[in-house]
Amino acid sequence: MSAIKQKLQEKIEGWRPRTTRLVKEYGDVKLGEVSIGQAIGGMRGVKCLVTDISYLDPFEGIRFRGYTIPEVLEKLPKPAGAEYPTVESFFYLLLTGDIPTEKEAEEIGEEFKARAKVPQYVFDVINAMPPEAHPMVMFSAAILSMEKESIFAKKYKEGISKMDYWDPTYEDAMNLLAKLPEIGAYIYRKKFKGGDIIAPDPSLDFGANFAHMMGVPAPYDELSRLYFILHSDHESGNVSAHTGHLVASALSDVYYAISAMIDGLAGPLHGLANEMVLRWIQGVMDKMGGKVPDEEEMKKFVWDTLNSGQVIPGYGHAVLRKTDPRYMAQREFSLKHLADDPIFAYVDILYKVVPDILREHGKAKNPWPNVDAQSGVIQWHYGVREYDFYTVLFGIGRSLGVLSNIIWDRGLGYPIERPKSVTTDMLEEVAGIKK
Ligand code: CMX
Repeated sequence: MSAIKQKLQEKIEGWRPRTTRLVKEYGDVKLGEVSIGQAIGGMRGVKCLVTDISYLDPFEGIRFRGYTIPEVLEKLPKPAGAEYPTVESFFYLLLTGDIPTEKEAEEIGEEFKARAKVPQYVFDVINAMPPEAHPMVMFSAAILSMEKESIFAKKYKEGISKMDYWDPTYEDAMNLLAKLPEIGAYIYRKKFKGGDIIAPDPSLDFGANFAHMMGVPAPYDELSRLYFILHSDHESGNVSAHTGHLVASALSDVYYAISAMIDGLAGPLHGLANEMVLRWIQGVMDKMGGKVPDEEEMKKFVWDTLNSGQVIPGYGHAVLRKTDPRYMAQREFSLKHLADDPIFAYVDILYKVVPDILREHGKAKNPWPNVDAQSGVIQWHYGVREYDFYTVLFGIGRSLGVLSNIIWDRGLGYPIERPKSVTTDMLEEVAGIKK
């Protein structure tokens, strides 16, 4: 057994008694109540999911295994001379809760390399799709096509013990994760670069190899590491994380779960918002003939969008009530690397005008920018201008968090998800407006 798997086994076995005790001795203790507003309103704020991989405080933002984004970026091992840590070291943290040594992070890297070869049939599936298929459709289908590789599905048929479910799930998760950068880059080069595919370079880390296969020079390797880390996890209630958890709760293997997770991420209110931000900014740019609008002009564009009944993409959040620290981390990157790019000027002006307008508009509970407000603009700067690809990048990152969660779900024996629904008649009865 590898060192990481050994460690994971000890961690999972050490944790199990806590979960078992909570269910057995304290299962009836109430976490809160559910209102009619929450039942109709997308379960906002209902506390009914458990995860220890990340926690989202509305005012502080995300913590990964207890660490804020600046702490993660500072403490994790980095490639020699690099600004941002390796995805490998970050995944180790998500999985185990510990900051890895350089050697431990390297071991994850070695595991990925040993599992990275993408079967030819995956490329055949992508190639067989209509050229106008959305990159997220290609990504989801490519992942699902590998389901036959699932070790969990095989072991389950053979009759594995529930206590051991996490082990083949870990194997599947590592096998899948190791292949995602190449699949993502293949989709990009196939769809947008005339099929001029760049072979992987196994000497590079996860993020740098992705940048290499995309064909984008430094510092895109730094950006890729930062991007995958920032998009990895945002506790369990968001659509992509929840979908992954829900599908996996039926003991569907990770190929089913991650393909479904990608489908949820593809919605414009969720991961597709990064594409929508760029589309929106491009619209403004066209109307301005490329000139950067002043604040008054930009305010008019924002109001026009709101008055036509559309949302301002990249702003607002279901949980956060301040500027997303994932936005801030990308803003810091932008200030350092692309402060003079006119497209960054657009984002900067939006940051100045949108929060006040959303407050005045009076609907959005959170007027501040989220992770998607900045991310596409940085991609644009580095020449990745095909914005319908952006959510694939989000999907590679989000897989790190969702797969860590699924491994732990299996380790702690979480059951199949099955909340209860009620009818509108029942709600009216509870409300006292119908007898
Ligand atoms: N622009 C205009 N109106 C907005 C808004 C925005 N950016 N954000 C919220 N609102 C509106 C909602 O549409 C809702 O209107 P109705 O009452 O007419 O339905 C009202 O304000 C209340 O919404 P809320 O409680 O503040 O926000 P929700 O939890 O319902 O939705 C989110 C959260 C992110 C879907 C929403 O803020 C939004 O649509 N933002 C724009 C899209 C976006 O950036 N999504 C990415 C989020 C991050 C991610 O998951 O990737």
